[in-house]
Amino acid sequence: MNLQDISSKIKKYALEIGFNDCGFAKVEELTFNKQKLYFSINNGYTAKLSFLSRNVDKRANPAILFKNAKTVIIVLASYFPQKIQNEKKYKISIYSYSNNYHNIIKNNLNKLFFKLKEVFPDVIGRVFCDSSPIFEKEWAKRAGLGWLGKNNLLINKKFGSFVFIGGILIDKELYYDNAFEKTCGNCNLCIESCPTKALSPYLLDVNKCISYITIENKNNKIPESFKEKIKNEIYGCDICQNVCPHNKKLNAGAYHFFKPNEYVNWNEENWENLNEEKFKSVFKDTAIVRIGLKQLKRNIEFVKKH
Ligand code: B12
Repeated sequence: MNLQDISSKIKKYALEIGFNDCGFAKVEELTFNKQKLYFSINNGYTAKLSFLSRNVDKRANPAILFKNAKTVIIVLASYFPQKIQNEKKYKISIYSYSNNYHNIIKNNLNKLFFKLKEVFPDVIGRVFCDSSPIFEKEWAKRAGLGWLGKNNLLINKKFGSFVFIGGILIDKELYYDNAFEKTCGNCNLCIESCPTKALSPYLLDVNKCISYITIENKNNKIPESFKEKIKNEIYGCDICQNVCPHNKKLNAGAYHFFKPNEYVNWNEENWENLNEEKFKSVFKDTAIVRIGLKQLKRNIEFVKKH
């Protein structure tokens, strides 16, 4: 089998496992992204996400993270569900409708890695999804899977931006895809729709992002300056995705790995009456558990008050 055939076979495996798309990029240093990350850090746009300031060299070069890395395999998993919450007083971001995506994606990437051994018996690799210092969106773009939108997210032509990104660094060369070259053109809907004005083209001021404020901003009160701006978002936010024209005609049937949990249909009372015991039992396998009941209640109180 030549490299092109091997590469097609790996893509086929990825789709069979249930990923929606898969592509390959050659490992190299991402100097532009590194500069941009420093720009964000130096201007305070990364807020208190201190992990972004650690390992900058590693983040910019997978060969420092994983010595033998030659190829970045990237997969996408659509998480756009059949039904989204719309009239709810309390909204949670769509990515948290089902169980923790990190585990689900990593388990499926491990399956893909196992299949890789059929074509490369001695392959060495490292699976990642979200938590490794890797510029995942940039690699997805380089692997031909989409472009970086003004909403600061990877947009796939078929599956929009409601896709998770995961991948495997491997010590083998593959037949590489061409980087996806497209831009959002004159469209600024996401920038205009963000209630806290967190976005400017290709730059997110994390301090103002509702996702950061409700999830990552721990122990702190939500600043009163966000009064009337955060309307009903109690965990994360999807406004910059909901307005994107590329997310308007998505195929909910593409949703393979994720099953929305019951709490998606909860009413105000359900959320307001949560106690520790119930919180732990309902959210134990989800991303929401990470913020704890106290912070969730803080978010609910803020939305209720304003
Ligand atoms: C930290 C983080 C966050 C933080 C901070 C976001 C941020 N901007 O850094 C917070 C908590 C706010 C967050 C929120 C969300 N996140 Co997040 N997050 C990450 C994480 C862990 C790192 C991102 C990162 O590298 N930040 C560093 C900053 C400097 O990079 P950046 O903002 O992306 O900026 C780059 C571009 O702007 C580019 N650039 C700069 N100038 C220019 C100019 C042009 C023309 C171009 C093209 C590019 C460009 O260079 C920069 C450096 O690479 C990634 C996973 C990963 N390891 O990559 C997930 C990730 C980006 N998040 C994800 C998701 C789903 C979300 C949310 C939608 C969740 C939600 N609903 O609440 C929101 C969306 C907010 C938004 N609009 O960006 C997904 C995105 C999938 C996709 N389709 O793109 C990822 C990839 C996780 C995953 N594995 O699926 N996130």
